[in-house]
Amino acid sequence: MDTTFLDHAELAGLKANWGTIAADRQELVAALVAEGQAALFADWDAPGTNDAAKAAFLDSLAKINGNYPGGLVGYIHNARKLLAESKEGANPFEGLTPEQPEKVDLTSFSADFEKYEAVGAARFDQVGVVLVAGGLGERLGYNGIKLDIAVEVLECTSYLKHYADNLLAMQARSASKRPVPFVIMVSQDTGPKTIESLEANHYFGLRKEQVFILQQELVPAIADNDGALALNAKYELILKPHGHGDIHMLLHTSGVAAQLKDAGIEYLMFIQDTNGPSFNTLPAAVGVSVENGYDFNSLAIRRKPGEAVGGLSKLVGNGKEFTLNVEYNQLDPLLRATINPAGDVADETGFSPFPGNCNTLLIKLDTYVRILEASRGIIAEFVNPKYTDDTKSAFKKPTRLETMMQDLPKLFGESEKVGVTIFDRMWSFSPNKNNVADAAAKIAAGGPADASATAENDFYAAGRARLEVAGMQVETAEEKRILGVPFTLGPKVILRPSFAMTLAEGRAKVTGGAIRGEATLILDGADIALENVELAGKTGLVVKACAGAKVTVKGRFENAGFELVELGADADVPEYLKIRGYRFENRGAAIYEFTEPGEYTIEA
Ligand code: UGB
Repeated sequence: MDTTFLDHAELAGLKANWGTIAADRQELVAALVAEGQAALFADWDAPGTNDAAKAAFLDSLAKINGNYPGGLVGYIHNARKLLAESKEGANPFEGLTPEQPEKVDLTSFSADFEKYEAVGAARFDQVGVVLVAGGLGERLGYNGIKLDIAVEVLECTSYLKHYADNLLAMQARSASKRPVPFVIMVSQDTGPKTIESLEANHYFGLRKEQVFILQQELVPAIADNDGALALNAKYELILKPHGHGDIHMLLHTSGVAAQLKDAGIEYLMFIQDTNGPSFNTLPAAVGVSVENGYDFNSLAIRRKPGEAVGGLSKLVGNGKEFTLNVEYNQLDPLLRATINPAGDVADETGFSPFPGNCNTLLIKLDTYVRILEASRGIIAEFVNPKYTDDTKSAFKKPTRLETMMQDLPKLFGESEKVGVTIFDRMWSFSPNKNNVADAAAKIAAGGPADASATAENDFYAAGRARLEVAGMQVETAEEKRILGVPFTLGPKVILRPSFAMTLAEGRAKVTGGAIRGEATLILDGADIALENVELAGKTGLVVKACAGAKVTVKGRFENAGFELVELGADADVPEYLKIRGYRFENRGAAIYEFTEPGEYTIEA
């Protein structure tokens, strides 16, 4: 190795330490200096001073070098290229005009909806689920991992348990009973607590082998347009998150995507950490992908102009066309520059003409593995530096490269087919991202709150919708504002995935009956049937039946049920309650639990 670079005055300290550095580390240092990164190693202390810090620094460089396809040198090259484009003000959508993407509208429970559900439900054992959960709930004001938050507080089911329950329900319904693969992307911030939660709860009934934990790593921050890596202090890089697009790199480098393909999995459904309704859409979305030959199916909602979800559009120009998510901060300028000088505004329907990206993605696995192999999983990185002035020669603070998982179609060619499936918002997209104060402000501004209370509200609304489709009469109670966020007082309906994963299943298990007002109904078990069950007032009915327990429920129930108790903004309560502002108290709900197989009848 040529070590003449060590003769630079600023590297005299490094030179003095050189003999103590392992050969592979020496090579990496030399490669970085050759890339103009000598400042990383300037003014090192003499051997014997801060040796542990030097070793830790070299270890961290080696680790990042190993994690990133193409290593640190590749990262620096990518950064320089993207920074140069950013400085030039290159418009990523230059020459492209947004048009409507290919869409399947499943916003109502039509015959088509059920046709697609049937197709998807027959393929539960060909689907794997990928959960990106590396983000912290900073906007939410929750200190633990978001997967541990309760999606509802009647029974306090965590998001992680709710997702696991859906996987168990999928595999219970499949002919092969094959465990549904569950890939969870974590980060240094979320990894230990995610594993702790899985282990403390015995993987929520899943097999440990069906759960694949992939950890995303931070990437180095970049100090200038030349791609100089930024130091926090001597011997310490500044590291930052690389974004949810890391999931593609990890599924590639870990070999998990290829392994699942070889095991016969045909589709991967990508979901976010706190979007409870994701699995409501899974059967129909799979059906849509199968029937329409979609390699990439973006699940979407009718988007309110200005809301923080990307807009899905077909971008046409330069002899090409491709369907992509245009991220929420880029949509308005793109529309202004092309088809609408007013920008991101509603059309005559009251919604943005471009469907809103739920970031629930259904990707065909063989196409995916092919794209990963060609790209090494590096999907459409971008950089977004905040410049000090118009010369764009310096940054306010170090930046970094980022990726977003929904950008995969940027690597598609003419043979890959992208479609958009639009669902009702309550049924498909109700993430839990904002704290109560921000949620109230969003509501006041006319937007969706995407908060704990609205997520729980939609959870019950989806339950009500299933009952209505099944032929039960549903009368909704009034809506109340709790700390400025709307919450419908009832009926609160939880139909666990064990009970129903499709509309047809619900219909087969519910006959007649009515549910009204602030009543509560919770059903958990595959063989529960309701026959003309009536619940009104605040009546609560909970029925849980183990596998093999066949339970028929009949008649009109009356009891004091569950009562909503408002907590106020300053209540001294655990965070999962603080972020919603209420809890429920059981004042005498009827609760039946069957833990032995057999035939049972409950008559009110
Ligand atoms: N996530 C990771 O796993 N790792 C990371 O490094 C970062 C995030 P955010 P964002 O659904 O409302 C997305 O931060 O990025 C996980 C879409 O881009 O909540 O602002 C994280 O744990 C946008 O188009 O969302 O916006 C979480 O599970 C729109 O659809 C997920 O990634 C928006 O989501 C999303 O992270 C939305």
